Amino acid sequence: MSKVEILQVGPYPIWDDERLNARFTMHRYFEAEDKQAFLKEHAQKIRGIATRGELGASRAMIEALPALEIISVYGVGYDAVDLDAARARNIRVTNTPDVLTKDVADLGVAMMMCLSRGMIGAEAWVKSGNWASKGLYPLKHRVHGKRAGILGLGRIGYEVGRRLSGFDMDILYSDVAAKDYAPDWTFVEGAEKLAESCDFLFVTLAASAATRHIVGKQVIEALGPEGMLINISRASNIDEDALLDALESGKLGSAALDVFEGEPNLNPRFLALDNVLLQPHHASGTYETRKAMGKLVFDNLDAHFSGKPLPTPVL
Ligand code: 8YV
Repeated sequence: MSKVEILQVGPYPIWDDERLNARFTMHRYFEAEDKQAFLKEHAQKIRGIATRGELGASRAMIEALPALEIISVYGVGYDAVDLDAARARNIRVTNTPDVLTKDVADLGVAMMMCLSRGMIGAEAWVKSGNWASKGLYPLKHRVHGKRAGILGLGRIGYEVGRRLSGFDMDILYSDVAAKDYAPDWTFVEGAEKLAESCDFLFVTLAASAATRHIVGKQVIEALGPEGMLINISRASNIDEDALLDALESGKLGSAALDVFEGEPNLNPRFLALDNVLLQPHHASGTYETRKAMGKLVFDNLDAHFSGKPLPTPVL
């Protein structure tokens, strides 16, 4: 029996390639020089897409594949998949929730600590010989006893809050409504009020058209010259131009960011700043989590083409 044909939008680690290649015929879109011609050549036979959170599947891609039945996303965020185009043709969509929650929260908290205590600069201070020649490293800011705001108290936001409680921080959060699973944390209505009320603002919202630029100029300025913004969600949740303006002018103290508009090609204005910590979208990037994500990508495709219920459906 011939294998089911799948379009692979981006690269996966070798262990995922091996498992997928054993079960399916994988068409490696990301390696094709002429992507249009590649799609056209295989379009009639492709029944599934295996993609990554940040790459998704556009309307044009979905519409170019008449036999498409399922899109399996390696990532919890599926904002880059055109859900309307998928829904219109009853195409199933799956993601990889839960398995990455704690790693993403860990990186967010580590970014806060790292930037607040100036650890990157401190290492450079040691390596450059400044410690010996110039003396003590400049003082930085503590985190304990400060107020942390969490914008979006879903799975990841909740784990961020749990970790921050361990650092003796006061936890505030905002979401569409107060959450009964967070009775000890303070609910604040609206992003601007939350930003005004905290020292560190974590953005942990699932991105959608409705949350685009939810952190705009006013929210950023409400966080203020002493405030720190930490983004481990999607770049689209923040107005990046307003963020850069505020970081350059000092209206915002600092920002720790794992996600960027147009990543991996960052706005060069970021590179000139010394009040930022820039990370290459790797909050879920541990062996343990990425292996679990890859397995879920496979399991969803395998279940669909075996006529079984999908483990983690979105649509
Ligand atoms: C991944 C992600 O970095 O889960 C998500 O939504 O963006 C990340 O976990 C990405 O999908 C890996 O390619």
